[in-house]
Amino acid sequence: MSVVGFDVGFQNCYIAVARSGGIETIANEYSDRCTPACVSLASKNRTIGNAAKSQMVTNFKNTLHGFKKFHGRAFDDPFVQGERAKLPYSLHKLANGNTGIKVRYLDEDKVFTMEQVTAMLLTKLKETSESALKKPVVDCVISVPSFFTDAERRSLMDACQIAGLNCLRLINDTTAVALAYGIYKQDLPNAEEKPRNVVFVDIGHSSYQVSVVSFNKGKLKVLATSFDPYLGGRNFDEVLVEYFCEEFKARYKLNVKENPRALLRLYQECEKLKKLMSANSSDLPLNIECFMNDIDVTGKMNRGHFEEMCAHFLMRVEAPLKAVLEQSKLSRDEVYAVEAVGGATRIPVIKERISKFFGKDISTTLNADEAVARGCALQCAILSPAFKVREFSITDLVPFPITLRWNECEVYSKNHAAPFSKVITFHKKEPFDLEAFYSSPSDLPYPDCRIGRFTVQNVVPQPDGDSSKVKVKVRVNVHGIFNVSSASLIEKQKGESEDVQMEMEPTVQNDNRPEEQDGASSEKQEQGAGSSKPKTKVKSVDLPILSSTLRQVDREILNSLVEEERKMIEQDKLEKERNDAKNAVEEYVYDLRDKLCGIYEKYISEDNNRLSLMLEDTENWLYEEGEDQEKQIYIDKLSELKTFGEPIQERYREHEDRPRAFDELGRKI
Ligand code: ATP
Ligand code: K
Ligand code: MG
Repeated sequence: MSVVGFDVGFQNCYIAVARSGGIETIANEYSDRCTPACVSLASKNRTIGNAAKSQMVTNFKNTLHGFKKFHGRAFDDPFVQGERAKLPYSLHKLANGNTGIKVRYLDEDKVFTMEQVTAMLLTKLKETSESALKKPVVDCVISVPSFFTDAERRSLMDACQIAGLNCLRLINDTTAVALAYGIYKQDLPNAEEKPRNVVFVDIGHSSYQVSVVSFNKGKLKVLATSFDPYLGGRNFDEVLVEYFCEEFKARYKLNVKENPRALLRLYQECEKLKKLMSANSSDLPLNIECFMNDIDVTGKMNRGHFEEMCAHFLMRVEAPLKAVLEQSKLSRDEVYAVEAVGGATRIPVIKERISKFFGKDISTTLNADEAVARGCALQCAILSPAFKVREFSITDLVPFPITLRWNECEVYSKNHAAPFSKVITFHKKEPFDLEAFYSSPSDLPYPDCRIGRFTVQNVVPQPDGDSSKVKVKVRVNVHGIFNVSSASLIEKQKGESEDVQMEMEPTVQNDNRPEEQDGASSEKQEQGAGSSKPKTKVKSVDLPILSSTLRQVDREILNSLVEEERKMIEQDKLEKERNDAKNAVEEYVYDLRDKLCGIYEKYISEDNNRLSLMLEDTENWLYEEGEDQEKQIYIDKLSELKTFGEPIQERYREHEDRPRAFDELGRKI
């Protein structure tokens, strides 16, 4: 069984695995530990990660990036529409109102769901980890922003299923970081001692998250979390892009925004410039050759000017920091350390603001790029029976309060511990609906506060016509997903009717016993949970629950998407084999030609010219009709060449080996 953690970022993905030596971050086939969250579709295959990123400018209409936040979102969502206006590729409204993406793939117009696009990325991460571990990867832990809602998390879980991954836990980014921080700390306070409170800040490309976490030996508890889902490194790139667009308009009369290729290049150059400014406060140049209409452009920027232009974004750094202190009721003095991760925390002024707010230096115990992935792998190791790792218990929280629409009772208050189950008792004569929703819409990163509708089926009155007692278990599971996980009808036993309390109002009880399997829990015998009375013998009948959640992908469709991904993987594999076969011909031609003028020269018995001509013909063929042929054609071509090349090679080898054979013979004698 594999132990793998994936940090699937808006821009950058990292993979950590557990091996005998411990947790390590692994590199992909480009020896890069960062895999860009980028997918490029083409007429014969898909490319994902680094190879896709290099297609971003040339194949801009079909190269997808920056899509993480379209999960579980309506196409009409204002954020989606705002992004749509700026993206070089096309978003598409799906039949169910969800956001999809429209591209050219295999020479056809094709619409992919968000789940599919992320599944493609996950397929790549899966393959990378499989080639590092040299075994199949199925079980994994994946990080999500703490502000991801139910719909977003469910959508990501569907993406996992499409990619053939079994996600053991969707873990919040900052919680993963907290685990990576805490698990190796030898000096954490004992259980009965005052906990150590640490603030974790993660500012990535698209968003900003903060958590305050309390640590004792062997456990961590997230006390509060806050975020600005729309503040990240990309906002700072955009400031630079806007500035240079204006400048190039004035100086070169160029309208950059009308040219997607130029605009993408400008984004890339501005991002580089931004990173350089983190290390350098003097004037820095920006040069792009053949930018637009064959014009080379130049510009310059320095840190001071940059910070001035970013003032409106920098102002937003403080609010989430303040919020976590308020929510956790901690004073600044009670904060033991502030740990920062995520690429954008490298911007000096951001670091300064955070450090000034807490009145202490930011610690950098953790690797800013890899801590999230490492935390994910650690969580996977803890959950995996195949791996021995120090036990470390994690209590996360529900960032948005959740209410059930039956009497508008809040079942999960803000910052309620999670995962967590509750049992609600109803008295009903017929099937009924429970509607779950986020009750504080203004906190949500998007305007739809629905979670889903859950119908408790097969409810019937008691034989005497009375209402039946129905126990419904609701749960926020390890993924941070809300569910009505089970329901049962308690049958009154003859002569014991007085034991069954007939409350008319539903009651809510906590029930956080560990569950074997999230979402699939079933309790055959309910025994008046929480009641102090002697055990009442009751018979309970499990009730089926029909659920329909916001933006849910139809289960049948999901299965067909699993199949579709499998086919695309196969297609990519075939295309790779075809390319490899073609490359083999090309390599053979070059290799043989070199050797014919070199080491093979003495061994050519036939007309040398004929062979040279043949090699030249093949080379030309590779650029013309041979450019795009079936794999078998290349294989045949190679065999044909080898019928000429191999006899020469054979004669060469024989001759080479002969003296050595004599030598050995000589020594023996
Ligand atoms: P998110 O967490 O929002 O999903 P992500 O995880 O992909 O995004 P990170 O990899 O943490 O994001 O950070 C990427 C961002 O950090 C980019 O905007 C990048 O330009 C920025 N960044 C990286 N290094 C530096 C640096 N030295 N100075 C300034 N910014 C940097
Ligand atoms: K990342
Ligand atoms: Mg991140």
